[in-house]
Amino acid sequence: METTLIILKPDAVQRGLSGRIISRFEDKGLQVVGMKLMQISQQLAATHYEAHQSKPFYAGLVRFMTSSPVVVLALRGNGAIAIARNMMGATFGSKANPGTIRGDFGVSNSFNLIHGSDSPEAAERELKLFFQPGDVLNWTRASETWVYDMAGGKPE
Ligand code: IDP
Ligand code: MG
Repeated sequence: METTLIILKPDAVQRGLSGRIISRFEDKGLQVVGMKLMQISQQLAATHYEAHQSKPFYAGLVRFMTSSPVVVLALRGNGAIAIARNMMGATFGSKANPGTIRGDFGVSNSFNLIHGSDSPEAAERELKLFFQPGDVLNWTRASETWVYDMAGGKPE
């Protein structure tokens, strides 16, 4: 099982889309194992996006991400990282396919609603940045045995 870090960005929260976006992940079968509303500090935004420091959009990105509260999620599932990225769609709202979160809910190329970890290494790093030990809960869903085929002893 993988766990991925998702951020519902300030535009998603301000536009009242948090519930609908979280519902898409729940509908898919990904399990919410961590969730909180928070305002990202300058320091945390800088650390989270340090790979983009030299990009022309960096200053605007940090301003945007710290401007208003975000909802941070830890989502778990088999292949959760790639599943969530596919559900998010392409980076730019103007290019993202219909059926994806960015494709269905936005048109902007910078206000693009959602962040998701792009690799297991990124997920491990980002989960540690946004959640304290103990904030991510290992809990058993009542629906688990109908979400995955467990006949072979592992989730299929
Ligand atoms: P991703 O979020 O799809 O992984 P990245 O290329 O990692 O996309 O970029 C991180 C974030 O930086 C994007 O989600 C978006 O908010 C912002 N961003 C990326 N490229 C641009 C751009 O060309 N203009 C404005 N903002 C951008
Ligand atoms: Mg990225």
